[in-house]
Amino acid sequence: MKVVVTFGTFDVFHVGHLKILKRASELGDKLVVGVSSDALNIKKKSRAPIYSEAERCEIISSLKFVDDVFLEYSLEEKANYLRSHNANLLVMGCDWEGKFDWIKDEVDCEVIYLPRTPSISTTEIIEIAGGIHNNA
Ligand code: C2G
Repeated sequence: MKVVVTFGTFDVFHVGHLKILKRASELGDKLVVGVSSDALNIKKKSRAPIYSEAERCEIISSLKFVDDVFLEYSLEEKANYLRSHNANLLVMGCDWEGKFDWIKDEVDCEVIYLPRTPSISTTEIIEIAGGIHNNA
């Protein structure tokens, strides 16, 4: 069985998130998703997520092509997360291109980066929604 693992915050879930998860699931038999904890997201993006880690996990785990979800507390722990889930393939978005190649030296796991869906991001949605709110 080929186990695929991917990571992300998946805040304000949108079609770009959906598509990368679906594409990742098609690369193996089982898809496991590491969802960034609220604290990790604050560290990465200097802001709290709109949806809490519990809500984001609930959304991701309800997708039919996601088999398992866990919370990611630290970017440095990636090798351990991959080992504990018996991962054969790590899938990341190309915004992380090259950043996790070191994993291959620590875990017997392939690493690939998939293209992002153009023209959509959580940050942009938050900005647009904020603009609508401010103009109301
Ligand atoms: N994504 C995408 N297309 C978009 C927006 C996002 O394919 N238009 C992908 C990203 O490339 C990523 C996933 O959706 O693979 C989740 O995106 P984020 O929530 O922004 O993930 P991020 O906060 O970068 O977390 O361990 C690394 C991190 O946890 C990744």
